[in-house]
Amino acid sequence: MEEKFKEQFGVEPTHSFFAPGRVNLIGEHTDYNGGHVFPCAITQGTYGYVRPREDKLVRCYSANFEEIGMIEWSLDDLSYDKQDNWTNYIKGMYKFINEEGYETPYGLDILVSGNIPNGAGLSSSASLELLAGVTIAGIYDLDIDRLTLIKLGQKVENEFLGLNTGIMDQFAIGMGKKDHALYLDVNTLNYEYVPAEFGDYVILIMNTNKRRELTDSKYNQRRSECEVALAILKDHADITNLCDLTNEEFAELGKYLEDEILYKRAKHAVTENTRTKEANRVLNQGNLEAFGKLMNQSHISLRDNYDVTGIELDTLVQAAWNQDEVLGARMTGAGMGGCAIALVHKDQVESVKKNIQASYTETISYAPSFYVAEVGDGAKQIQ
Ligand code: GAF
Repeated sequence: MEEKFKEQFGVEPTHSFFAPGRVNLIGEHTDYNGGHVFPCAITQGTYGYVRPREDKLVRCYSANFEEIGMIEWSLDDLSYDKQDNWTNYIKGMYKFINEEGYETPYGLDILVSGNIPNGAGLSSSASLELLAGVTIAGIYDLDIDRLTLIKLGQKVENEFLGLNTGIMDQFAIGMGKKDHALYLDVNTLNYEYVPAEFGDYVILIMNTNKRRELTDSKYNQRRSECEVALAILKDHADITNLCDLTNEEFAELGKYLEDEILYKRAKHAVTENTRTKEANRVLNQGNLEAFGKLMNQSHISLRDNYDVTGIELDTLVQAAWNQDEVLGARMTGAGMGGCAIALVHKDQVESVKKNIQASYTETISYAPSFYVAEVGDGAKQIQ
C-alpha cells in the first residue's frame, strides 16, 4: 500500500494505523436497550497510511473504492456533505475531536485500504471511525483516552450520519484484545475479557453476500419500537432500560404491551440479554454445547420476535444447523443481510462450507462467502 500511496500523493506515507472489524458472538440489539453484548475484534480490518500536510486540506483515497477517486475537504469546514461519501466518517471524527477542544492545525493525506467485506455487518463503518480516531490522536499527539474515542465514534454514527446505533461496535473495535471476547455491560460500560477459546471448534463467518441496503431505516425503526415499549412498561415497573427486566419479570409485565409488535421487540431484548449473560457463564466453563444452543435461540428470536433476519440469513443459518459438526449458528450484527457465524468443528470446516454453500446456493441462487474468524487486537498505530 505504500506504493499506492506514492502513486496517489507523490510522496511516501510517514505513519500507518489499523482498526479491526468485529463479530458479535451473542447479544444482538441489546446494546441500545441497556443490556449485555459479547463481541470480539477480528484480524480483518481497515488500514490507514498517512502523511501530514502543510495546509489545512484532508485528502482521502480508498483502495477499495478506486472508482470514486480522491476526495478532499478543508479542516475549516467540517460539515456533513453527501458528496464526501465514505470520508464523512473521517470528517465526523475530526469535527467531534475538535469540539472536545483538541487542535488539529494542519491537514493530512490518507490512503485507506480495508479487507472487511463492506456492508456485511462486520462493522466496516465503526472500523473506519476508530481508524480515524487513532490516526488523529496519533498524528497530532493528542492525549485522548480510548473510551472518549469510542464514544466519539458512536457520536459520528448518531449525529453525523443519522444512524442511532448503540456503542457495541466502537467498543469492540476500540477495546478488542487478541484471542479474547469482550463481555460488556452497556449500561455501566463495565467489561471483562473472556478467553475466546473454543477447543476443537472455530468461529466460521458466513457472508450472505446480500448487501444491507435497507438497514438504516429498519434499524432506527427497531430502536424506536423499543423506546415506545419501554415508555409503556415504565408505568408499571421501576426500570430505566428494557434489559433491566429478567425473563420472569417480563412474563408478568408483557401483558401491558397490547401491540403484538411492541411485545415481540421487547421480548427479544429481554430474553437476548438473559441469553448473553448465560453465554458468558457457559463459555467460561468451556461448555460449548450450551453456548451453541444459546446461539441458535438467539437467531430464532431475531427471526421471530425482532424480524431482522430475512431469507438469506435464515437459509444460511438453517443450512449450518443441518450440519452435525456445527454446535450453533446465528446472524451477527444488525441483520437484514450481512453475516452469520457458526461454531464448527475445526477438522470439518471444508466439508461444512461445501454443504452450506450447496444448500444456500440452491435457494438463494448466488453463493455465500466464508472466513474463519481470528480474534485480534483493537485499533492501534502500526508505524
Ligand atoms: C449494529 C449497531 F451498530 C450496534 O450498535 C448493535 O446495535 C448491532 O447492530 C445489533 O446488535 O452493529
